[in-house]
Amino acid sequence: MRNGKIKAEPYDLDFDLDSTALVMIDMQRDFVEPGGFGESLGNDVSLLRSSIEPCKEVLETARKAGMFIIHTREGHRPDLADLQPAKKARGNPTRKIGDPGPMGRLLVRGEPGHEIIPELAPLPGEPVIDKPGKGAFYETDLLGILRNRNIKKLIVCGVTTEVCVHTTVREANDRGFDALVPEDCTASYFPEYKRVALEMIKAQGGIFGWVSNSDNVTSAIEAAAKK
Ligand code: TIU
Repeated sequence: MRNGKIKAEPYDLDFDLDSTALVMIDMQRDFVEPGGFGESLGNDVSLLRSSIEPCKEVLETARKAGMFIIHTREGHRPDLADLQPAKKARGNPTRKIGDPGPMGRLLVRGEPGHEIIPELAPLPGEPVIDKPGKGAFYETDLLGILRNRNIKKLIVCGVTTEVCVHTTVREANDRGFDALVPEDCTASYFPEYKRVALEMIKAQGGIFGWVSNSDNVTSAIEAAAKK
């Protein structure tokens, strides 16, 4: 049967391991490590590290259960042809997207900073979606990939809560998916924004999703895998 319930807010979410995907959003060196894009915007990147271990637990549990796992990376072509001028200029940073930094060119595909952190590195067979925007559905093949696998529900982890995770959860909701965010598997440069972003998702009866935590998610996956 491989189904069950994830204890969540505003209410428990029924799920089936074979129609639920784990989506790891932008756990890249550019956001999580010093010297990358996140720091170039003036952020303290150490605030994101607390999400790594819970993400790893959910990722490893999902792998053992044979779930479909997708990773995303925010970034641009080396020629920057897909970089909107507005995005490049945004925030008036001293170092802009495409400029050189200690981990290579900021937010550019193929550079060391663009890679997913080693702790959460994708395995062969786990699709990696390269996205030019904040939402994982915008100008990517994510929707087609999910449809081809008959995926209906998403467990969405990653960074940052109120930017790429929120945008992706909203996009998923509008495309008919149920999305659940484990709260310790996401982080923000602004802890208050994380708190409020999660409140927004689960408000109004779950206006665009569910909020849970890594313990609830891993125990529900493990129980469903035994059925
Ligand atoms: N700046 C910030 O909080 N986030 C991003 O720019 N991208 C993602 O959230 N991945």
